[in-house]
Amino acid sequence: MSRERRERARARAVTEAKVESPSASKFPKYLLYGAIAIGAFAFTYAATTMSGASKTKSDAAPSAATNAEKASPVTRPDSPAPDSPAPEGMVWIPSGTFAMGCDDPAMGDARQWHNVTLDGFWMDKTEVTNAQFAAFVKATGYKTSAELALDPRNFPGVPPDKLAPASPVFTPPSQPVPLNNHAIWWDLVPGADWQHPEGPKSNIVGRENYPVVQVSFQDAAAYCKWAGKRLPTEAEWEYAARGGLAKKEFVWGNEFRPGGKVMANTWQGRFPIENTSEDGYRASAPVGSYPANGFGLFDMAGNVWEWCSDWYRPDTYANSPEKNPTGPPDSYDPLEPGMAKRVQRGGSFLCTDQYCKRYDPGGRGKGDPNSGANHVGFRCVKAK
Ligand SMILES: [Ca+2]
Repeated sequence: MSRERRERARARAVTEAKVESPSASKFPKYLLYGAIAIGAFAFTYAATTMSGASKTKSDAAPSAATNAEKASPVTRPDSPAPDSPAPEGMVWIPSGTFAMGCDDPAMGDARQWHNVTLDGFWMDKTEVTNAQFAAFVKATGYKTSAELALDPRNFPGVPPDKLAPASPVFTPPSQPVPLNNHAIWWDLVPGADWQHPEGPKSNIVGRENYPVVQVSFQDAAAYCKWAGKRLPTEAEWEYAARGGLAKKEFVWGNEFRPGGKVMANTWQGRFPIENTSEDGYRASAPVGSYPANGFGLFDMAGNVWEWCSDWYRPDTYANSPEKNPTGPPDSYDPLEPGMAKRVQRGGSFLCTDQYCKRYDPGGRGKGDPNSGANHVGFRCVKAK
């Protein structure tokens, strides 16, 4: 997306913020939240509201039950890996047909089981790391969305300090809070970017093998293009995450901790005030810290959310073609009408069944393409 379109998207969000803002005196802070943060985190709020607040076309479609019954319970990988050597750090995902969707009543936008048939593709075994992203920046001089100030021409009357580069950072409260307002545990932090994921006093020294975060959809797509790859479609991502298993609750099976073994980087403790780090990490973990799935892919559940190439709509599955779907032509989120969003998948270290259980392979997330956060990253795919 061009800089101009990015500014237009932010300006549109500002207009919505004006309408919704309860207090003119709070406008500047609300402006930035509306433009950046809420778009990035509405998916977590959606986890608690989707079943009631957004009855989607896919929920209501009379053909849903029929499609669910028809959806194949079996994944059928049927193509061998190409003869050419695997690109470094990638694994071959064989072509096949799988059942895409989920049964969770809290995930109304993902509940219509339907068959999807995909060509084979290469996929990064891990989320893109800080070291890999640093090589891209060194080679190209690329500046990420979080490092760019807003254009004051698009925000007349807004103080310059409110236009400074900034990005959202998870900032947990000290006291229990209601779980219906994600803004309570997110702060828009000036100076937060991929090299300073938690703000200007943080850095990534010693975190070279951690997933890069604070990258927008545009940043992720730019990296993939530079690397001769692309972002996965949502269908490719889910098919790969399922690892050859059919209709399982988790990417490794139906038991969250088989034999007591921790399988993914998620949240333990009372969200968002208590983080017990029972899985070994308070926040993100080095890529590949937990077992790979059936296709040899790491962190397809948890650690950091991953951008996909599709626009987000809650009714995507009701209109999706069976063969190699690439998503709808436009975006619509009933929770934030007017803000175009791209799909994110896999959940993050903040996900918990108390609030956002979207580390399930069928779970869908979404975010403002112009914004990152310190729990959003990506990985790339490549055709044969
Ligand atoms: Ca992940």
